[in-house]
Amino acid sequence: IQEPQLQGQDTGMQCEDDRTGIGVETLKRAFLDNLFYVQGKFPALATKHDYYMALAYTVRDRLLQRWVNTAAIYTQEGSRTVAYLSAEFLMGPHLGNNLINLGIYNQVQQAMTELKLDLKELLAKEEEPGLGNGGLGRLAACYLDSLASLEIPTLGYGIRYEFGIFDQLIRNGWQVEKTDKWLRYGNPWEIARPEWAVSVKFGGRTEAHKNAQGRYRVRWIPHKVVLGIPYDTPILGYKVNTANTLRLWKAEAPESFDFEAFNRGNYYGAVDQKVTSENLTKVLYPNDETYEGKQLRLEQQYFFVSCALQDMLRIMLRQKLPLEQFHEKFAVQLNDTHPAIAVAELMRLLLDEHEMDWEPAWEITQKTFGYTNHTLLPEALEKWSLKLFSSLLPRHLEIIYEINWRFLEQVRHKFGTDEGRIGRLSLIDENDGKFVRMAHLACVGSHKINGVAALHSELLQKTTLLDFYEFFPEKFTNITNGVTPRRWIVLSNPKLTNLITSCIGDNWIKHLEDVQRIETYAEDPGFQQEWQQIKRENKVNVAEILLDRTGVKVDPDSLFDIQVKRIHQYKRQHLNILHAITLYNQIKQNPNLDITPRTLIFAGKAAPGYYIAKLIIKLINSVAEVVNKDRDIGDRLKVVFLPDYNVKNSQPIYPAADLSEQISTAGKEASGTGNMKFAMNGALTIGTLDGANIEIRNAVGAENFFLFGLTTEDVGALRLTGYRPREYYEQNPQLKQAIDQIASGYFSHGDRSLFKPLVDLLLDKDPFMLMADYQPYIDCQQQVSQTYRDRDRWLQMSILNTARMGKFSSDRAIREYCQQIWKVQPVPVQLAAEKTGDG
Ligand code: Z2T
Repeated sequence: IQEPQLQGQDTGMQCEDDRTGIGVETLKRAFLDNLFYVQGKFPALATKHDYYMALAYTVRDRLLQRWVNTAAIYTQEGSRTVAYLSAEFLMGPHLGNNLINLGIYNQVQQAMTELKLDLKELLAKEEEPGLGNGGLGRLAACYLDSLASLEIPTLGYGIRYEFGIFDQLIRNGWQVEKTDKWLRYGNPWEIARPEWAVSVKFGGRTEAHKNAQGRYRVRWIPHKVVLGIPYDTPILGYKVNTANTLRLWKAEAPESFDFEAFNRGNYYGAVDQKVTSENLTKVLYPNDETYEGKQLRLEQQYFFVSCALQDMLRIMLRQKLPLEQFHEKFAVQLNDTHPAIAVAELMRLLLDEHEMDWEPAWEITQKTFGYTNHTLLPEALEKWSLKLFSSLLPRHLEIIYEINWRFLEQVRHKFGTDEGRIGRLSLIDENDGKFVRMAHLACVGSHKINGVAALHSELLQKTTLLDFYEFFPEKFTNITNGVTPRRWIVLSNPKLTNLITSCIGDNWIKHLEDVQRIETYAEDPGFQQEWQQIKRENKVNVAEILLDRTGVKVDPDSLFDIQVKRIHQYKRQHLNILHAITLYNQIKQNPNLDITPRTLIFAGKAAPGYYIAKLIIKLINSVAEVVNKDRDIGDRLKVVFLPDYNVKNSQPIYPAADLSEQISTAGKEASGTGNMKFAMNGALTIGTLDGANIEIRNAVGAENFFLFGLTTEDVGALRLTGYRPREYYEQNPQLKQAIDQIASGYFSHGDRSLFKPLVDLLLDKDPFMLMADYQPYIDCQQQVSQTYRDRDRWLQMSILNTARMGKFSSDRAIREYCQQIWKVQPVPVQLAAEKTGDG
């Protein structure tokens, strides 16, 4: 590989290469060069966006050298590779992260300053690729960062949605969705690879034929074929040369014109096929944790999975590896069941297209896949009607029947004819119509099945996947989620990063366990003072953002109490709002009340079809309107809903939190990852014993965590004995007052019908047990307020939270995946310049 020579730590020497050098002078020269040759502008005409693009290309040049080298080494060594299959990758802006991982943030900042530009402003110009809904998609992004940082050969495979998660506007307190046109001004981080396009078949029928050896094989005669075009984005590790690939597929028509139709004079008909094919990857489904049995969604899933597996087979053939070694070359992870059709697709490719026999193909398939489950919510479990499935994927249904038949034979062998058990384990649900159960396909087709936090994995084994656990217990494992400290501390909270590094050096950025070393400063007055100062500056920053986006002025000295995440009943944003109303009433009752001033900050999107979630947003904004303009309340309470929560908007939030709200009904939140981002940045958590909260509390110490509420066992027991939410309401005057105000139109200009559906739900069914958890929550919040008044104690708790969060780095999670599931080793990448010793 020929590439420009890296001339070491420069300083503006003439010999630095314009495309790789990282000295300030070189960066400036390269930047102006890109402005001219890529954007076609000179400074006087350039917009902020032109400057952003010029900088993005300047950074991209510095990535490419590493990317090309990485690919060369992986090819040369035929390295064992992780393929992470996910329908969502919520990457967030690339520029800032690449500056951090390249280790050139400071040089670039200086270069921009010298050119009279503000790096912060340029960073803000990037349209983030919002190709995910929430936790699951963001987890995939954190994992790609850690995989690259740990030098693990990896391909991320997914869909290049033209429109990612919608942009959220708030109009009159309601959520309004706006199309996310992230590709509008071009995407400097991707490179199209049309030469590696693949064909994907849909529909039609199957038939038997005899092959050259005179043996019967199955042929699939599809109804339509769609082309998959890969678009590659480099994923650079932190201060390593490894640059892995995120490969996202775009659907195109095989021929952009139907010339027959064109010649018949049907111009519009001629472009029809192109339009229909391209619809496939148009838009991300915006539901998190509810499945919709839509054909287009199944088409998306099959499309990207087939593209990915065909791509892996192409890589093997190019490296002259026999297909019998597929599972040795690739460890394929299924990010939930969205890509679970991969089990049947790999079987089809091996059987039909490569003429392998069933037994070896099945052994390879099972050894290839791992399956991660991300939720226990029944409404999220994917099942496809046989009618839809067979019309779209007739061959796959045949294969699934065969897998099922063989699997149920084994079940009978182990457990005898226990028809109940067999019905529960079957890949086909025949209870009420017939459906393919994707989680069952994933379980049977994988060698490892994992949950995403200890409690979640335990509940999977005891409930949702109990029968599978009894059949193959050895497949089950837990890997608690983690988040990347590069984006979520270094990039988001530079001030805290500098303070920590000034005390213990910068090793912690790669080994977050080391951050424990700041514990010795937890009671040091000087350190506490700096800690508080940084938190305060981060809060001032968010106060400015809130003023700018919502017009609400908040007091940076108040307690910042923050809940940011998708809006969902199980996450209980409405419990948080009941607390807000309670505080409001307490102040109104006693206008001189000396309470700890609080700012309640909410942000998050509701699925467009999730009516109650949208009503919760309206309720938050309605309460905010009343509270914020009430003169009796003054600066003691503010409620703010920050619109359009996404990765970019979230980055300033975590560093500014005093209190992190993690208040899901016990047993419902698989893990949570926002909980980790907050605690790492020194927020204290108020939370239930749910998901990873339990492990966070164990790590930071029970005395540094505000715990309240029912346990998973309590929730189950209460359900069984008959839960009567109305009784809590009737017996608790504060709760009754709050609910009555919502119902009576106190927050809705007298409109009693607006929130009626929500009030009725809470009083009659209350599926997430807000009524039962209300008083314990209020009492716990009182504890929070008390503790906040003891500044030294709070600061000590805050420091200890950051110090003890080492476990929740995605680096730890990825090490566990590598050891327990993928059996894959690091492959360090050296640049040629380093190898020859002149770098
Ligand atoms: C999602 O974000 C999560 C689970 C899903 O189940 C779907 C989506 Cl889009 C199908 C979240 C969990 O709710 C959250 O607890 C967890 O931390 C996150 O996945 C990553 O595992």
